Amino acid sequence: MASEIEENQRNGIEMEKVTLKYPKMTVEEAYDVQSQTIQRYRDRGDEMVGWKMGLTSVAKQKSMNVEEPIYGRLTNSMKLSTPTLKMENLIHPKVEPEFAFLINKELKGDQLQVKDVWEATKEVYPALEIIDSRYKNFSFTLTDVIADNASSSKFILGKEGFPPEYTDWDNVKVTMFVNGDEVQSGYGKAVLDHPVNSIIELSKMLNRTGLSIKPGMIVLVGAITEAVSVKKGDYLEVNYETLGQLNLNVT
Ligand code: 0L1
Ligand code: MG
Repeated sequence: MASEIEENQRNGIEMEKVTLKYPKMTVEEAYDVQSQTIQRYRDRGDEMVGWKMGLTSVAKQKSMNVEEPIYGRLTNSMKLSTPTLKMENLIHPKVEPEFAFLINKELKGDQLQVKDVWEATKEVYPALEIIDSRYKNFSFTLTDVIADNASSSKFILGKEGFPPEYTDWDNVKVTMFVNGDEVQSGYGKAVLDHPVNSIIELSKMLNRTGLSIKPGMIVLVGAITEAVSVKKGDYLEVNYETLGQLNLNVT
């Protein structure tokens, strides 16, 4: 299953839900498939650079009938170094404004406090995540989406990172424009009431299988607004108040 998913992710090929074939697949098994899929990225010379949290808004959790977020794995090949998103090898991408935490000290366990996270955070970047479910019509169950690496596809960080004390991250207003029209806006608190809570939650979830957030890793904490579908020719501007702006050309 991992080999097939890796190939579909690499080439942007739609697939049937894995739960059609394996209806009894558990969440733990789905994370195992995710891990084995990323091992295949590594076998091709790619490198894991971090984690992403998904389903971090109460609205999205309710829509999927779940009570906790999910996580996915980020690799070097998913990182955009220029603000250009090529539609080649993508299926039906959507863009989410997020914050990315750059961690410089290991975070491990299910008892982390807010201060532990801030002590281990070098900088916070405005970021965009491009999700692209490999399932038809973006339609899946919880285990399906976990096996498909939480819909991870690409991400881009702002040019400048900011120290934890720079601002109140829950009160930062983010506004997204597509081709000049405002399409979404939201506040940092959309992410589990405060973006820092997402890191605490990730550490707790990883700890179930003995994993941790290692120094040098990036964590995308979750969407600040609803995800916005994009198509070839679109131009996105995303404002993060005093943190600056991120742009994206879809080609
Ligand atoms: O990053 C996200 O919040 C997406 C998680 C997976 C669910 C989806 O693809 O909408
Ligand atoms: Mg996301």
